[in-house]
Amino acid sequence: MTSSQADPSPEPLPGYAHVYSGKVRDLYAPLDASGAPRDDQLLLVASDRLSAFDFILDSPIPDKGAVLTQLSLWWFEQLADVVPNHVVSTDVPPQVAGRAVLVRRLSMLPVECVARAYLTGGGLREYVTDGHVSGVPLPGGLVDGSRLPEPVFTPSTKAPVGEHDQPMPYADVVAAVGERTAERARDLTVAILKRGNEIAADRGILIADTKVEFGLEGDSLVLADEVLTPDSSRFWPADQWEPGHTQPSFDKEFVREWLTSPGSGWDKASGQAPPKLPDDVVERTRAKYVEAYERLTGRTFAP
Ligand code: Q0N
Repeated sequence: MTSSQADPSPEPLPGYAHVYSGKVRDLYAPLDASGAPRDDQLLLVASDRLSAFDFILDSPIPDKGAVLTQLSLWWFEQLADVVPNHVVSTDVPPQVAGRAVLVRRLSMLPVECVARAYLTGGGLREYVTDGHVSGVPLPGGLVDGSRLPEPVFTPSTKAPVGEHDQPMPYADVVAAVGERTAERARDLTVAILKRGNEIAADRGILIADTKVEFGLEGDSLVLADEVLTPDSSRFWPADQWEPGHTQPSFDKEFVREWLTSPGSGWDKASGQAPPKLPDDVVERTRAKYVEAYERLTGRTFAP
């Protein structure tokens, strides 16, 4: 599928060259004294854009980029004994202060490293069809939202913006990166989700699954991108967890509810872009991102 939306036009940042834009984040290369892009660092900038039903919505969520950047930085610290990360500095241009990080430029693995602690989405569909998820046999009787006996590594291919990631057999990961790196990426991905859930459990949030990206520095794996945010992971409110049906999303509940309500006048199946969100839906969604940050970190979010 090709995206029906125009590419987001990234903001110009003096001293940086735009390199790439994803759905919600933009990458820049710092320019050196001669005006040439440095090849050893990148600036990773999180926007306030929100995706829902595979569309980037027209309504930004104020502070979303800053909340998710601060949450990622907090998780990198919590995970420092599990895996090294790409962060160099948070000393960034004033236009993107709080929502950008200067990082080491790594040689990225061509794999989306996904681990699942609870069964839903694509993992559930695979389980229902053949009783396995990514080659790992699972017990019978699991339903949407069931907790898995152990987190399972379910890698996927990196699809271009506008396309969906495809499940990637573990053998293909081995073929792409070698056995040692594949095993290490698998074990680290599972360890990150386990540690994440140990911490989040006390704070009323379940992390159903997560996607991380690794890069290589020499032959060591380094955690890149963002980690354990609502954009990279399914966060569920623990007090509402009830296997047997689709769980409410911690962050996007109000957006999905409104977009699929008659009041929005939008039909998900129409292929049309969704309408702008009402102010109260924007404000309540912003409050959910702040709530996730504050519950997990125990800190107050200061914009
Ligand atoms: C990198 N992506 C995919 C933007 C981020 N430290 C790094 N070194 C080299 N390359 C990358 C990183 C990082 N992080 C990561 N592309 C390049 C992640 N994208 C997804 C879309 O938004």
